[in-house]
Amino acid sequence: MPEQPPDPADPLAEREAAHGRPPRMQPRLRPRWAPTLGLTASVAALGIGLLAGWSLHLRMAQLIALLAGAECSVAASAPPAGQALSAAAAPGHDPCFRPPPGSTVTEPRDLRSRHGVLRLDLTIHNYREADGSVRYCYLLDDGTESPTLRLHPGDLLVLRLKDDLLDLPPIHPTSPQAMPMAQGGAMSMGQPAQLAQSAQSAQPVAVSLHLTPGHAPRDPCGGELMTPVSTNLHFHGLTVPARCHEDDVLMTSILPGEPPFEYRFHIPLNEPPGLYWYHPHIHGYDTPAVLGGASGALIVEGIERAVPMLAGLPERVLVIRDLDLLNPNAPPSKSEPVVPKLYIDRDGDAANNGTGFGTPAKDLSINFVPVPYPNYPPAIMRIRPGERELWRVVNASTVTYLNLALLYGRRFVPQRLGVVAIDGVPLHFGGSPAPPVEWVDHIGLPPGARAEFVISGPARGTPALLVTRTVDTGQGGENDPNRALASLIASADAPEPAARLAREVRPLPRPRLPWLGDVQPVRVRHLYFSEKLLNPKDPNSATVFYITVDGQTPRPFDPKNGPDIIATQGTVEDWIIENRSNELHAFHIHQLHFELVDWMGLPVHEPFLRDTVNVPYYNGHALSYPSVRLRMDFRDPNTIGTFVYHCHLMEHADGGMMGMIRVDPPPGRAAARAGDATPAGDATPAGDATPAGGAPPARETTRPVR
Ligand SMILES: [Cu+2]
Repeated sequence: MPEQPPDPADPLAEREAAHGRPPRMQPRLRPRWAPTLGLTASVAALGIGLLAGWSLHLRMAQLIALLAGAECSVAASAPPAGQALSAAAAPGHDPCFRPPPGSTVTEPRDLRSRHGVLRLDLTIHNYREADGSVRYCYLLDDGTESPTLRLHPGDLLVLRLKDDLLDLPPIHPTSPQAMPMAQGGAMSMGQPAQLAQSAQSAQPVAVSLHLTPGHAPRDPCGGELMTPVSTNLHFHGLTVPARCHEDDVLMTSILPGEPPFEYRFHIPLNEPPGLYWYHPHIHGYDTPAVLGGASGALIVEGIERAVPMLAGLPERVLVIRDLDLLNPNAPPSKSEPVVPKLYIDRDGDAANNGTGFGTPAKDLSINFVPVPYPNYPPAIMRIRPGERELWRVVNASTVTYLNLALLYGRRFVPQRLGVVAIDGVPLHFGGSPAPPVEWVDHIGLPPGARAEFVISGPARGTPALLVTRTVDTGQGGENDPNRALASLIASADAPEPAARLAREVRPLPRPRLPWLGDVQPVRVRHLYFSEKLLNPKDPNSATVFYITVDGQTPRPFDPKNGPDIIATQGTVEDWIIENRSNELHAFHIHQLHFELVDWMGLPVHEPFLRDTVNVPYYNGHALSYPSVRLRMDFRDPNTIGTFVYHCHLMEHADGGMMGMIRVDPPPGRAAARAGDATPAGDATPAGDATPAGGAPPARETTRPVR
């Protein structure tokens, strides 16, 4: 029996386990909207019963037993911060250092703006490891990996990105379109899956497609040559214009051998203070790069101005990534229950077995310390006893849902986590009626999402684990089992986190616009996620992924098709997004945040914003498809131009589950309003991000607001 059994009366647990069944509201226990903090991950952990609890207990006991050994074995394994420098500079050496399992978690290096400007040179590298996997990394010139970019609202970011990628197709095919350039790997949308056979035979080939002597340099803003070695950057969550050199992913493609490409934009003055992140966004080729480690955090400073109780707290940035299994053929740990036979989905990942155990689809790492299957040796985090800290966690996984919990003591009691921000936005921001802190005991995070929360360190000698509990991703989803991430070791001499929030708090200015939840939408649009076999008669054929505006014909994303949706800047719309597939999807849109209004048809009116939201899977039995209703905010002057929305499971987005929206200026108003929210001067010339020659917009299917 578990010493700390799941609480069957917990409305959060019940709601999250209920697919196809509306959530039961329990205002007696929490504010009506409160359970939604956890609903992003449709969590079955608490619903899988005694077996799971029993085995989770065994697993944790085993982990606790490991801790003493892990603590002393890691000190020698973490390299000095600059070690990657020489490796990066030496040809044939791996520039993308990874600590061994069980290492101490070190924080990414902070790069802070000075006098309103942050300048940096970043290079993206990749390297094939001995096991055939390919690591990717963002490096500063001194070898620092994936720095955290810290800027204040109004600051200017000047980031020069150099592409040093080699053509190293993944041996484990994680992207349907992933194939070596030598075999025609330049982007061809809607292509059938290219599988392991072609990938296995490829050789590393440095490419420099554009370097033809005597020819003018290629225009990196031209929307051409989206290839496995192309790169660009998406600044996930920022309300920065979708223009080349700013936050455009449709037209921007940088190639190896080209001069560094300059990103240059201001953090908008009204950008919510919180956690954002950067990663490449070359359609069709995102998965290998992000799975390989190409991601980093970006912080808009000043969260203590929105949540004054945070003033002076130490803060930790934790980037949780997924990676191909380090031990793919290992049997599950003996402490686990017997699980059904391993089933591999068409992406080559372990499919959800519904037990909460067994082989995961991917391993996880925490600040690059891997926590591999099957024994999940936890990474080590040193902390002062009882110290309150702000943890800023990004789920930078390609397909893995997280359901974070902090368990203390021999009874593994879930600790209270004080959530202050979701997806970079403080809960109590922009006129939101939310209280500034919501106390929960677990936090669901779909790929791409972030949570910022206050924790208190354990007492000295108290076993303490950061875990992710299993997430029920649906019959067609990945296996995301229960597992540890890190062990917290409390001692008075533990080093303090590198960063600390300001002690002096200047309150943020009042919002200029009404709270989004109080604005009447101008229309309602209906969209849906769906999947189809490439060859319906062949169950082993590749899956094609779609996100479709209701009434249009499902087709995998192709930027040449032009926008699927045209909206007007300054307006607010409601989008109802259904999931007609049997696995979870995570809806994400660039350039704006939204409010979750309805969940499975029932009003929840979350009084906070998101930019990524889980959409529950269809169980095959319910009378209607699961859905979310989102209030989309096109009011910001920067939310204009052509950009994308997509599932943030990158295998799905790469496989076609992406759509395009164009936001036009209001009728009678001149274009080029973007940038109004940024300080004048030092701006990059605007470019129209709309693909040239795009087809006319598809028919809009709108329905009146009820
Ligand atoms: Cu998806």
